[in-house]
Amino acid sequence: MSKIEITCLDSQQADFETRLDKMLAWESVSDAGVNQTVNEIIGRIRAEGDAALVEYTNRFDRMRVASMAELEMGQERLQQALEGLPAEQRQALEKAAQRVRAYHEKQLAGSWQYTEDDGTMLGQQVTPMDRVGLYVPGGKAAYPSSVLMNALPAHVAGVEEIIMVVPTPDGVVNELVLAAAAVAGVSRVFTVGGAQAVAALAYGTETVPRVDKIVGPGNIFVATAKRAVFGAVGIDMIAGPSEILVICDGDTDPDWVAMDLFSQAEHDEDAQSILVCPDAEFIEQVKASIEKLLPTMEREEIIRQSLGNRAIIIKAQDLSDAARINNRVAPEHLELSVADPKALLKEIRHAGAIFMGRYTAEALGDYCAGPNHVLPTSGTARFSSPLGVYDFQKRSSLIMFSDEGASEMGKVASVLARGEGLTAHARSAEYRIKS
Ligand code: HSO
Ligand code: ZN
Repeated sequence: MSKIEITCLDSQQADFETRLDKMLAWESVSDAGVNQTVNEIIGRIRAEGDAALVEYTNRFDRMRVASMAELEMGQERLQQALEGLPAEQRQALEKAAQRVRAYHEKQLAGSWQYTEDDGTMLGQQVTPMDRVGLYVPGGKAAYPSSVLMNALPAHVAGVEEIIMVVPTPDGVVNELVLAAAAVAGVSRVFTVGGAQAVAALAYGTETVPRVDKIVGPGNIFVATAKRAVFGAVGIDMIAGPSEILVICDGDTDPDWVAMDLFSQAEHDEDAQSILVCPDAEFIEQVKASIEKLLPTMEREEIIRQSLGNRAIIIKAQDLSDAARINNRVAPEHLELSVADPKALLKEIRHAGAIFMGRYTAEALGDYCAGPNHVLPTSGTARFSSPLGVYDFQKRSSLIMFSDEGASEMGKVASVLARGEGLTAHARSAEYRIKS
């Protein structure tokens, strides 16, 4: 195999930032043809419900079912998948779930209230959504770990019904995905997918109950459908390709660093792996490790393409310079593979998840550390956060005036309402002013 060409930059180059920005650019494709197909599918599901859902499933997933009854899996089937797993897999799944649950329990936001001197009470009540939908892809990106990461926060938030949809093209079922659903407390599973499944969750059919929010990754049809139904239901963020940025001081085993870069690259050809390091000699060692280890990888071709297309190796001035570069990238995953990660953390402003120290491989976080692996991609860590319990909770404001409070604030409201020319508002407030 030919040597792999990875883009190498030096932060001292005059055109460094322009070149970096160019490498980071990733446009989510929006395709007019896909939009039209998706809108048609959504329209038919809304109008015809189950009949259209069955028809699309038979057509797109090459199934031959007569009704939705054949496309639902009960709790016994999920339990059976869990019990059918080799003991080692079942234990790992349960261990991961337990840690993810424990971490997310810390995120539970509580309601609060306070009372003013005149007896007026104000507060905020936090309640879970009633029902959420979880989309799970059927193909190569069907990760049982993602079932845990999406369903458990909803469960911890107190969501009563979690409806999972997962396509089974040609009738092929992923037992690990079903087992993960059992462990994560999924309530019902429908073996449907694509835009038709998103539409069914958003609007409901005779069989599929309408949900309040849809989460989970999917292909371009699923992403387009989620965008289209947004407003009728809530949606999570639309994820771009996965990214990792490793800051290394030059003292980690270069094989470890190379493999951490591979662990992102193996997700898909568009995934992005970035190494930032002040030590030029170490950079050469990592490159040698990459050449040495690549032929041993099962997904060699995907890694080769991902690294060739999008990887960047950056020679930084020092670790502070590396932190500055990180803040510009705002990566989904950041590894601080350095002697004193706590000191460097102070300079980090943007990253979806921060893996601190040489022992903390991102892969541990992908499966079983506890924090969520659904993270902001494509620089959106500048303004958004990991998927969490808060994504399944909402807040209501609470207001309870005492008669005295209503009288005092009635005067304020009346003045402002008359300023806005809203007489009914003003009089409604004035009725409550004590004479
Ligand atoms: N690194 C992926 C999550 C994942 N990795 C699932 C393995 N399985 C996106 O954060
Ligand atoms: Zn991963």
